[in-house]
Amino acid sequence: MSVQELEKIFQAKIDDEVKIEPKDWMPEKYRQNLIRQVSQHAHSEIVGMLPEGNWITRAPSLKRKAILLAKVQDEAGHGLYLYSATETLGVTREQTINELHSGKAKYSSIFNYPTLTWADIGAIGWLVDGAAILNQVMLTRTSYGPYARAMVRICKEESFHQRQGFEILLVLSRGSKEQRAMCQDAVDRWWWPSLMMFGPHDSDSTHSDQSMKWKIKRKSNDELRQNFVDMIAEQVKVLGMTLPDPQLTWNVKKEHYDFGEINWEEFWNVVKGNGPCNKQRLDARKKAWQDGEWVREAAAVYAEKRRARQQVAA
Ligand code: FAQ
Repeated sequence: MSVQELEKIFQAKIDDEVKIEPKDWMPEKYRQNLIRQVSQHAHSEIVGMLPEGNWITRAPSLKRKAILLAKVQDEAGHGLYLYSATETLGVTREQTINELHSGKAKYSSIFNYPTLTWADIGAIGWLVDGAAILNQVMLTRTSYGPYARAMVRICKEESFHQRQGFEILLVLSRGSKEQRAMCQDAVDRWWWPSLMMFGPHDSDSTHSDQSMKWKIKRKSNDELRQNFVDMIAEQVKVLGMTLPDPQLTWNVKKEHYDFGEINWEEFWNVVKGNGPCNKQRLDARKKAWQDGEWVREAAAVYAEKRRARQQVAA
């Protein structure tokens, strides 16, 4: 079959909402675009464990510690599903991880900000997981089968994460004057970086057009960001807190909230590696990879021994 014929079959599947599976023919650019997005998503989950991991030993009670441990472990699981999904596209996990460590692959800008107080753990759950869910619910319908299926499970866990974050902030918002101030300070610091998670404006997004045509993405960066603002602007009222944006107002005509402009200079600066914690995050990942070398070696030797034993028994 010619490439044109294969492309026609591929596009017909996309149009008919039939998932593309690993062994199906796919255009090389589709494969490369997915490797990029899914691996960066995997890296985000893994690097995303670091800001919260910072608070496991300092959680204010045993119950809070157990909940946070479970959440951080969930993020590790998400990273592993997503690395596996990336492998189905024909790259090894080592290649993918090397790209993170060399600085070639990106991960979400949000994880380059520090977690200064316990309220930050609440703000991450509510705002960061909240933004992640909106984006990931759309991805449960993405055109590549393994990615879509990984997203279904991830979204279930993310909604627990978001609720636990909101509940942390709700307790603080009903606490002492100091606790309320800590809550407001965390909301103030995490609000704008959370809006940046959705990526550049549609007009500046390099991949959106093609990704929408291939149904990798179903909603644009600006569309999802607007959904997020509309949701959070209402939820913040329950906390009795405010969002740090004087331009945030309900637009009756549009039936959406208007909001101020994001500081795109800050966003690109963080994406390029110059955010407050970029170096710290990458150093931590590289160290974890080096420290884990003996575990990977032992697991490989054990797997080989098992395989040899099974061969003898067969
Ligand atoms: N940070 O053309 P677009 C989570 C890059 S998971 C850094 O619009 P696209 C769970 C982009 O890669 C959070 N870089 O790109 C959790 C591209 O550069 P490239 C992660 C960004 O792919 C919670 C360039 O800018 N979620 O939080 C960012 O069409 C709590 C141009 O951008 C996902 O990864 C950014 N924010 O749209 C874990 C979801 N935005 O690659 C722990 C899957 C854009 O050409 C604790 N990903 N860039 O070098 C997506 O949906 C998309 O990739 C977007 C970006 C929407 C993020």
